[in-house]
Amino acid sequence: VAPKSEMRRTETPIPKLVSKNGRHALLVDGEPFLLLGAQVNNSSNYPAALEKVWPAMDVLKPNTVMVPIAWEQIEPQEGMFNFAFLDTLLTQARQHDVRLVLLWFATWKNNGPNYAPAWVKLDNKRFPRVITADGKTLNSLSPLAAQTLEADKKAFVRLMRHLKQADPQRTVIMVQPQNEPGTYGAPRDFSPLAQKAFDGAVPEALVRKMGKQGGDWKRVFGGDADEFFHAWHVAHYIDQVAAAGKAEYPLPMYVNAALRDPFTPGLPGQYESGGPTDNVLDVYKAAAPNIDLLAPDIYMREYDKYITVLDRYSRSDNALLVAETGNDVPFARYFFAALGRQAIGWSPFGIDYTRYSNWPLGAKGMSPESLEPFALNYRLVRPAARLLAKLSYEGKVHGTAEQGGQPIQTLKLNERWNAVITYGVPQFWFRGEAPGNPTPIGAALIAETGVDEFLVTAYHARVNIVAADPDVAARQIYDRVEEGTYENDQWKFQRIWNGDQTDYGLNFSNGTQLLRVKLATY
Ligand code: N0T
Repeated sequence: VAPKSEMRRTETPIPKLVSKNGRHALLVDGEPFLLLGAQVNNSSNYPAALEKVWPAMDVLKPNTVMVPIAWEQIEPQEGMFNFAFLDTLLTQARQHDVRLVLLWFATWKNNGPNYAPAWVKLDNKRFPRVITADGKTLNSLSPLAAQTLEADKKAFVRLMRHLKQADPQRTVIMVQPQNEPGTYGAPRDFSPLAQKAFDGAVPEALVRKMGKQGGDWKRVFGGDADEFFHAWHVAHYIDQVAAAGKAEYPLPMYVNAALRDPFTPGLPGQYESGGPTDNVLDVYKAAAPNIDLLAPDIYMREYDKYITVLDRYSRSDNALLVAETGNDVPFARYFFAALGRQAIGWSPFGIDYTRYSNWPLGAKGMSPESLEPFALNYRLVRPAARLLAKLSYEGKVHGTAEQGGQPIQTLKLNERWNAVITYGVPQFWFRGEAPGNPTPIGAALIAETGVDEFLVTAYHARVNIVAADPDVAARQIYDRVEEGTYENDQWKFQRIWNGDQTDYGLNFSNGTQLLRVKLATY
């Protein structure tokens, strides 16, 4: 035990995003952390609403809760700051043993400044809005307005300064400056101020990043010029807000995206232009070095779209964080698909009992029953979360979600082993053809824990681990299949699976079952 004087000096490390070999980890308390998230509804950022937040969290059991902090609530009058809600939130989060992600609803909240204080959002002159090509004024604020940036930055700095002194425990592990920033209804700002910048030279950092020759925006980017220009300025604006905040207290910061359709995107402005959509991730990387990652908000129910989005945001230069996803049943299974792409976290949106439903994006209602598939995700993974986060950083976590009409999936685990996942088969015996589940709700997660050894969990699925070499497969056998759980990162054995429980594969229903599987050959 260190002497008291020593202990006082060792403070809890500040959370941090690290990268190695093209993979990423969010370090919390100095170790890789898997963010099992839940985001509250937009207007649940008041003490009265928190009373309806915690009962839902007690059912879902996330390890991290994402909550808005609105500019209008911390600086209702210019220069007068109030952090009462944040202090209440910190206290209650600690009582409920969850970490927090704070969402800074300010210049952009889904395109508009509605969460900015009245002295900002009602003053077009001091805080100018985006002007369309035909001269209309939109509700979206211009990213080129220096006074808006100064005002947002100033408030954000005060927030981070307050947080630094109020949270030595590091209850808050990340901050999201702005929310789905960008503009609906125009590809960019066409005000005289913006037009002047648009006719000027593309910044050197962007020219270099995109491997282009210098010149004005139109010349360098042609048909993409309007959108890339807006993305650059929105990103650079947020970067300056983040940098100022980090100078006070350097928590990891990310920007979330209102996605465009991955296959038929339409035109910028039809989707939110200037946000970190999949086509401008490089623009953001060049414009916003203080932003740790770009995160998709995935409300697409279709398998192809969801998986494509995961693939596009999981990059060697971008850690995958599903900042928001739908809270309806079909979305739950994608948790394992995200983990299979080294996600550092995943978070369904709209988790509270305020009786708001954002259907069709999410479920028609919130109840313990509607939360159950999501609660199952976290029951299965939470005991092993620390281990999985470490293994993920080493590229050893594999996961998949059921695709409708595709009852069999194969995952390559390593050079020696594949996993074959079958959906819709009974737990006993073999059947000629697997039908798939009546609706696709199955998923599987497999992590390599040692040589020929795996941690396996799943639901509504059969998992077989099969040797890649058919000669080996013909002689393979289980050395041992243990069911158990982790307590304080230590494996706790419960029983051995054998006989009917292993003869037809490892069959998972909706039970809370975690297996350690050791394979061998005879
Ligand atoms: C999300 C959420 C919240 C018909 C929607 C998604 C959250 C924001 N926006 O509940 O407003 O704050 O980040 C926009 C997705 C639009 C898809 C429309 C398809």
